[in-house]
Amino acid sequence: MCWTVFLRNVNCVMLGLVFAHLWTLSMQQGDCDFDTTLCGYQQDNTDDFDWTRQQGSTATTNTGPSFDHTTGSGYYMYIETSRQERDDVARLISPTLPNNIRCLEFWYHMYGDHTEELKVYTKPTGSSLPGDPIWSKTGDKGDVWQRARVHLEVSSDFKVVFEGVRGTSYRGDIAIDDVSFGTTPCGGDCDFDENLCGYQQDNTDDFDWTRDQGSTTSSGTGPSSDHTTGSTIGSYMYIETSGQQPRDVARLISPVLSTDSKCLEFWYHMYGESTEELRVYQSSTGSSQLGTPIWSLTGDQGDVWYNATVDLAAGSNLYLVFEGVRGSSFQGDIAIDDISVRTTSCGGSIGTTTATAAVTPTTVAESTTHPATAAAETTASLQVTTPAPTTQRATTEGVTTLGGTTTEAVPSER
Ligand SMILES: [Ca+2]
Ligand SMILES: [Ca+2]
Ligand SMILES: [Ca+2]
Ligand SMILES: [Ca+2]
Repeated sequence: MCWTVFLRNVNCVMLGLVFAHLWTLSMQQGDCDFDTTLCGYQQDNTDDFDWTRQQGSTATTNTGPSFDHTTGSGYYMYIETSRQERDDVARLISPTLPNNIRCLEFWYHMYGDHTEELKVYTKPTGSSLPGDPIWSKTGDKGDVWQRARVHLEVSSDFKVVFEGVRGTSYRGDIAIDDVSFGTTPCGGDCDFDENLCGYQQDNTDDFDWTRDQGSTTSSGTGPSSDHTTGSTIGSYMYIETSGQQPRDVARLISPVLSTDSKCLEFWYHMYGESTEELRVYQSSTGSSQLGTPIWSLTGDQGDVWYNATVDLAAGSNLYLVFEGVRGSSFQGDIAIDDISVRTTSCGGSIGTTTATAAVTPTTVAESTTHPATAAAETTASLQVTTPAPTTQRATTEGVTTLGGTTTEAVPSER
């Protein structure tokens, strides 16, 4: 074998160098698994403490990861909260990134009953912090690594800043691993809490979707909190049906999907006695010639957030289009939240709705409970292979299953 004699074999060494070079080319500046170095990431020295590079468990029980995300035996970065004060922050700053970056992906671990907050900022060259975070999560998410994908759109070169905030005790270690950047959009993931993640309003329809927090303006219709946080802090998108005509439609168009997209998951809220219809299309043209919906549902479903999963067709240059239809009165607000596009199949049949109602907050991110096998790919490109069999939804706490059945989505009748 080549490798067993490679030290004596110049050809093999040359081959190795070529492969190493190709590997380097496929890496984006800022990609890092933290297994060997910090990849040019730097500690901020204007904050309260530093991030720590760590292997295995953190020093404290009941908080922090027990292993890294990349291989299970590598390194990750985390904030050690044992020796800090409440609200102390530590910032980790990426190398400078070009302005054509459209997607940040990373894995985070927030475990401990006093876990505070992880925030991510972009810092355009020449500007100073703080702006508004482009992504944030608060509180204990359990002893699992979860994936985050964040849409980026910065007009100049920039750096990304990870900021960990210490909570009320030492049980608040927060870790990150396998950070990667891509020049193609994240492909439709959005919790709408910070921005629209590249989603755009259609301007060939009758009205627009609205980003909102808390309740909608009309009583007896619409959600009273978003799905991501279950509170008035997070945001969702909805169609405000007051002031519209019956059958008016509003469409929301996703960024272009990754070519390896296989499953769409989202949460919807359809409450109000004249709730009409929510339709989802997969389209290559944006809003024209939408064809047949890949998912649709009609009528009042009660004041509950429901989960839907839909298998996606393969193809390049495809978009998702969410279309809300206004019913006969103002009591027909329809909301969506926590859209997630996965590279593994849904595991169900096309166009079905999982009759699971979340009454408490859940998160959109995927999680793994043991080391990912897709380690190297995570840092090499945006097209991360998520290990499906080990993926768990972070929806185990406080979720009420309504009968445990699966309901067929109502087909579009028009
Ligand atoms: Ca690692
Ligand atoms: Ca620091
Ligand atoms: Ca519109
Ligand atoms: Ca949300």
